[in-house]
Parts: sequence; structure tokens; C-alpha cells
Amino acid sequence: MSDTSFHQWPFFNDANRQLVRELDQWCAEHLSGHEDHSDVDASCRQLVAQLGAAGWLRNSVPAPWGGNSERLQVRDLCLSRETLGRYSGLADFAFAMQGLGSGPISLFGSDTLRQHYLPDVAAGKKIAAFALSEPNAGSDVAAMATSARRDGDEFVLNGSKTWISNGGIADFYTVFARTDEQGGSKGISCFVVDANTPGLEIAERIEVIAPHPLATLVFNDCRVPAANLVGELGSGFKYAMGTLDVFRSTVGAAALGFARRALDEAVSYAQQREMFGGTLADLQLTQADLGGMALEIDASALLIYRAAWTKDSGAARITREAAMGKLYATEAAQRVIDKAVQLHGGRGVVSGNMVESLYREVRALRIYEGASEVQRVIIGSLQLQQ
Ligand code: COS
Repeated sequence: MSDTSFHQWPFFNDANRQLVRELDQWCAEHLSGHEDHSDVDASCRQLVAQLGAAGWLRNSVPAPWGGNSERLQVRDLCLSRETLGRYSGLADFAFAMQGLGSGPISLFGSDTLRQHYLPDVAAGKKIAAFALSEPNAGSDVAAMATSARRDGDEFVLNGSKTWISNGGIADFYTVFARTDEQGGSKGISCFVVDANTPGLEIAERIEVIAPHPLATLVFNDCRVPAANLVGELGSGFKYAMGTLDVFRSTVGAAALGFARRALDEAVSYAQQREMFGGTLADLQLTQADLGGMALEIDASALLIYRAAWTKDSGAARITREAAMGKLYATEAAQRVIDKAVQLHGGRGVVSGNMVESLYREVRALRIYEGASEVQRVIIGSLQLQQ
């Protein structure tokens, strides 16, 4: 059984605690932890619909447009991802992408765009995706080459985006593109592009170690109404970074959920595995391992919920706190899960074993939404500015 004493930390209010209690119960009833990966598109569509019908996606958008709270609550997003992550990586993914994909609209879009997209995101009726990375612009976002040229009442998009989660099943994409020739982070804008817009094609589906929908998109004279511009022309880089500020700590929270599950699995296995005339848990070496895992989990939780609480308390930017939470929690989860696999011995690498699937599930989190190296650079450069 997972340690839940952290719910009493002062970072949380009663509504946060109620959310995690109720979601935990829903997960226990609805998620097997072995969701069907043979057809991830169908599984993800079903999970989004289920999460929407049960009301959990209301944490992904602000209140006037189908959400629970006036503003996105980072603690609710983190607690949701942590809880879902303890049960199912795919359910966490389905939840997370609804918030991230619609994040630029929630945070910076016009009320017309919000009204058009967000209620359906919250209801699980529209699937969202965030299209930032390009073949030659991953960590270095400002190197992006996709262009958007104004033509009357429309913008015409050309270029390509890759590693796009929900690519292929999304109903709409929030796409970042260059609207003038100024280099670097200047002159980038954000657009909402419906999946069925002529000129938008799924060029390639990408298979990964923990299967989920992922694709490369190509824009070929793709015409988007000017009303689909998110916020102001030329502010796209700041909108992308501002969106990532909110959602990066939630990546750490998902890793935390995976790590907690791995520790639970390791404890229960160690208690029943007989060896040397006792159990695995009787060995001091095992106890030391479990102690180290629990320490890394609590340290992760402290960093993540500090970031979430700071944002929910009104901070304009939590770049440093979010980077620390994401960096530490994802790296620590990898170590904790690796240790859990080791404690399981041969069983730990058998396909279908929970720790084996966590081992594959956690790997991408150290890369997406800003690789660990990027987080180090962000933290270090802010240190120099102090
Ligand atoms: N919130 C708001 N504005 C921000 C910001 C944030 N979190 N971070 C940077 N900005 C602003 C800066 O203030 C700066 O504005 P001014 O020009 O007005 O001063 C502008 O954006 C450019 O910032 P900076 O010079 O730091 O940009 P860089 O190109 O050096 O960006 C990093 C560097 C590495 C931090 C950035 O490219 C990054 O986060 N990369 C990782 C991207 C990522 O997560 N990819 C995964 C995609 S989602 S799966």
C-alpha cells in the first residue's frame, strides 16, 4: 500500500485531498494497469472518453470553459498524474495530453477559441495535441523552421513537426510556427489547427518502447483562419515556455507515481519472496535499498509539490521550481524503478510484469518536455541571473 502521509503536507488543501482520494478509488475500479497496447489509438481514445465522462479532465481546463477551477491548478494536475501514473502509464498519458495540448488556449487564447475547444477537451470529446518540436529543433526550440505566412484572413503553414504525442488521433493541434524572419525566439506564433484541415498530414507514425500515439506531422500550404492565432502575433515562444512552466512539474508527478508503484511492488515482492531461510525483506541489503527508494520518492514529491504550490499561490513564473521538480523526479524514478527490477530478479524483466512495464514507461519522461540536460541549463542560467 502506498504511503499517503504526504497528503497532509501543507502544500495541499482539502479539495486537493478529496481529488486524490476519489481519483484513487476510480483508478482501482477502472484501470487494470495492463491496458491494451496492441491498439494504442483505440485504447487512448477510450481512456480520454472514460476520463472525460468521469469528470477527471475538468482539471485540465479553466472553469468558465468546463473546468473545476478559475485557473489551471498545478497541484490538481500533479496529483492527478501521480495517481493515474500509479495505475497505468497510458491513462496518465491520455490525461496529460489533454491539458498540455490545450494549454496554450487555456493560458493565452481568446475567449472565442476557449469556448470552441475547451469544453470538449474537458468532456473527453475532443483530443488535443501540442506541436512544438521539429526534426531540427528539439531542445533548441528557437531553431524552429515551420513557417506561417499571413494571406488575407488566413495563415498558410508550411513545415514539419515531430515527436507529437497524440499525433494521428488528435482532433486539433496547438502548433508553433515562425511568422516573421527574425531569428531565434522572436517572431514565433501559436495556432490552433484542426486535424482535418487540408494540407495537414500525418507523415509517419513512430513506435516507442512504451507504446503511445506518436507521429510526425507535415504542413503543406495548410490554411488556418486568422482567428485561430493564439494570443498575440510573435509571442509564441513565450507561450510555449509559459505552457511548459505549468506542465513540466506534472511530468515529474507522473514519474513520482511510477516510482511509488515500483516501491509498492518491491515491498510486496520482498515480503513474500523466500530466500536464505527467510524472506528477501529480511536482508539488510534489501532494507537499505527500500530505504533509498523511499528517500528519493519523498525528495521528488517535495520538489514537485513546492513547484505546484508556488504556481497555485500566484507566482507568475515557476521556471526554476518546475525544472528542478521535473529533473529530479524523472531521474530519481528511473533509479527507483531500476532498483525495483533488480529486487525482482529474473521476474523483473519478464514482459507483462508491472516493474518491467514501469521500466519502459519512465524512460521517455527524462527526454520529453525538456530533456534533463535542458533542465540543468535552465536552473544553472537562472542561478547566474540571481
Ligand atoms: N516563461 C515565459 N517566458 C520565457 C520563459 C518562460 N518559462 N523562458 C524564457 N522566456 C522568454 C525569455 O524571457 C526571453 O524573453 P526576452 O527575449 O523578452 O528576454 C525569451 O523567452 C527567450 O528566452 P531564452 O533566451 O532563455 O531562450 P533560449 O532559446 O535560450 O531557450 C531553452 C533555451 C533551452 C530554455 C528552451 O529552448 C527550452 O526550454 N528548450 C526545451 C524545449 C522543450 O521542452 N522541448 C520539448 C517540447 S514538448 S514535448
